[in-house]
Amino acid sequence: MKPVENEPYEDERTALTKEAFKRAFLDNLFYVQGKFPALATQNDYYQALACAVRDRLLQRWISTAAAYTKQGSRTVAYFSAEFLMGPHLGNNLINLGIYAQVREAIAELGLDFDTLLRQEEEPGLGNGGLGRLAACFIDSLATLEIPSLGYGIRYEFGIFHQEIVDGWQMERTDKWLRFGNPWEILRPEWAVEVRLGGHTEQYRDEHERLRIRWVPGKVVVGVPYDTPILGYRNNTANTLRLWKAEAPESFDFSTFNRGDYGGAVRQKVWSETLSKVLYPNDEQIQGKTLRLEQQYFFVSASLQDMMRIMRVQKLPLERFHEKFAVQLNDTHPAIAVAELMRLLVDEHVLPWEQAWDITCKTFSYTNHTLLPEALECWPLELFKSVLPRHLDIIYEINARFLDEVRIRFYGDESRLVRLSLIDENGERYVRMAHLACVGSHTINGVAELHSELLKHDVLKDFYEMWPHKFSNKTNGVTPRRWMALSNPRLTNLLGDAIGDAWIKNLDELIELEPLADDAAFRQRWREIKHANKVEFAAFVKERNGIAIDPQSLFDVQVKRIHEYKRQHLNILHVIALYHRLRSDPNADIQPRTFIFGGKAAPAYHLAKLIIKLINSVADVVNRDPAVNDRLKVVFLPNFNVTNGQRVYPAAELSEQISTAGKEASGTGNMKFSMNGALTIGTMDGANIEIRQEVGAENFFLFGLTAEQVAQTKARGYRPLDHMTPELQEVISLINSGFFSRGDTELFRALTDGLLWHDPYLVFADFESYSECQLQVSKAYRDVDRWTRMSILNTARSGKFSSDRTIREYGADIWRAPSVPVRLLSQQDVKV
Ligand code: T68
Repeated sequence: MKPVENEPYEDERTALTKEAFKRAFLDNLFYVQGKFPALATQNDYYQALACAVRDRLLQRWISTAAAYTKQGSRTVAYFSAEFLMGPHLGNNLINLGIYAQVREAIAELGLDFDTLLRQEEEPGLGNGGLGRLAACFIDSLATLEIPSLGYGIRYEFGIFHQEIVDGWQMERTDKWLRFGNPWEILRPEWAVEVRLGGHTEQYRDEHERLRIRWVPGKVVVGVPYDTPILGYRNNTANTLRLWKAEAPESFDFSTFNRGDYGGAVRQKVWSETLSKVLYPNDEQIQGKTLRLEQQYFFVSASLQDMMRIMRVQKLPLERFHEKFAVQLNDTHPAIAVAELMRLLVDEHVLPWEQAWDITCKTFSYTNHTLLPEALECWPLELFKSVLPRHLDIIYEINARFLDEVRIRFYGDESRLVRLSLIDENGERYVRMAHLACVGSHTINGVAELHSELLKHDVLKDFYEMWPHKFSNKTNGVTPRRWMALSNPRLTNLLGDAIGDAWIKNLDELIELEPLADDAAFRQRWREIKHANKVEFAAFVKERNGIAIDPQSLFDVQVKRIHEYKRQHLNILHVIALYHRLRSDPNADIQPRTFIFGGKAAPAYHLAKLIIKLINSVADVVNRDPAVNDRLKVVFLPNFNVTNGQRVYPAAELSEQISTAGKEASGTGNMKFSMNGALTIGTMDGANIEIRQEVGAENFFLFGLTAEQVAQTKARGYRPLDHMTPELQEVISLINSGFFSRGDTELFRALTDGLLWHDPYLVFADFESYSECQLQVSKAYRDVDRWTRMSILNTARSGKFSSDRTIREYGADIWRAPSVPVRLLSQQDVKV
């Protein structure tokens, strides 16, 4: 085994050699798991393996901490309520550069490596794109050697586990910590107190100055759990610091609940509910007190932790914004603006103006949505009951801000109403997006179109106020997890063809371009896709009991279920194809397998009904002999990171069919394209940029543009105006009970919604979509043409690496230089 660069010594314990690794594995089985082979379960073996890998991470982690502490480096703090990490083991092996060796070592011990990998319960601490973006970003930050901390919540229960029972989604609690988590280290010595509720009162300090004191109603303790985040083949291991809520030892016990043991226990139980569960809603706010408490909890704990770091490094608080750049991942952590002000003004007695200057220089805000229902607003009374002091601070920020607006836009009263941090039209609300905009020095969207729409629509007034704050940062995804780890066959082929520099510099994939014209290479390309499809078909057989044909076109839509993402447009088209086959059993259609996957928010009834419809159509179509296996429909249960890693490499057609102007960016679209799938998509989010990169001739475009959508709506959209005979047949078939054992009412909420409202213009785009799908089938039949298009998609996907995105954030927003790490040996850091 060749030593990793910079490896200063070979040590029995943490060397990267196969022999040292086997020894460590057996040691861990014995001394950590307390098992010997006759009694060991697959999970014991997994834990032993994970611990052996972890020891090797720790050396890098310590070296990194030492380098950063010594240099007092400028640090990015990525604040996110969600980190959808996916399993760590495989990724860490890739980043350490020892995947193949460890697989061999495990095989030599007589164990099945893949079985062990499958033991890991993925930390599903996010809903979808936003949480996964945070995970890709911290991977790229480590790979680019930028000092950074991810701050979030260690939910005891992550996103629910989805089961499909009789076609319906059922939710099961995600007990991901059941067998312990070998990747985290508890740091009780850095626990902090977070206060909540109560009231504020005035008092005079020792200099007779009038000040405000917050008398909290409750206190919780935030305990940090740290996970090392490795860079790709360098010595950097940054930190993901997630907070668990615990009850304080003493609070309330004697003072408030004297002798009230039950009360004290209730207080403990309450404290721990704070980090108990992830809210499973994406793109929709839930105005629950607990959610606001969660947000404040992790933000306050994180800011206090950063102040502790400054103390350790002997930096004065006045330089907070020089030490840290804080990125707010949507408005979920936006309360940080008020909390930093509170910490600086109330606790550290800085003058308001200076504190505000520091605050505005610290924060940057990323918006992830254009949907009005996703913009966070907290009812004033609720807000006040949780954060009374922060409400006062927000009033003061608002008063000063509106003074500035008055001067800039003299006499424009309606502008003040629109810009205010408080919504006063009816019930009063705190507008978190406004707080984030006012307290940040930059504001960005996540794809070009989205950033434009922010400037001219959702955040128009802020753009007019501060145009210089706005910029675009098109999303990206990490090629380590989404190619190197998940698509080993493709990775091998790329290695043979162009080397493996692309893993760190994805633009190098462009070297593939000429090979699109090489028949032998195209043949190998097809063989790889085919092998991936065969593997995936076996997985579908195991999970769904459905046999799918690897010769058929694998057409995939995997993402959260939402009306704006239009899974119903897809299934209506499937029904139309089915209807064509039934009407003409000899119709010459391209055999296809339609694969769906995604979770619906548990209270989102229409989304759940869409899942039921997909499964109901699958039941009928898959069994109908008239179809003769030319169409298959599969709903893959529990779409998550692990299942994503299985599906992207096998996909041939990527469905990115949101109503134009609704999908901020999308990131799944990028994962498909880099793995050689072609896209059928609308002019929405990053689809536009993917099409620009891969070339219009290698992308299947359909549907209205965002502008046309807006015009259509402004003119008064009537879905029935877009009814075609085929669409009529499709709707009638559903309403006839054909897919619901004669129940003519089951899908009525869905069909009536489309016929009479259709807020996401499914009908308006249906014909264009069907026509485009014919073009797809035609292209697929021309095997060489399709393969060429597929190769060019991969070759031209370099832009969509999150490394590129992070470089842009680094240059334009954070200004945090990279700090290479020298690997230390244990002797270097002796006590
Ligand atoms: C997604 N947003 C965007 N939100 O929909 C997607 N929301 O276009 C984009 O690519 C991605 O962010 C990354 O920028 C989300 O995923 C949520 O999950 C969410 C969670 C809680 C509350 C609101």
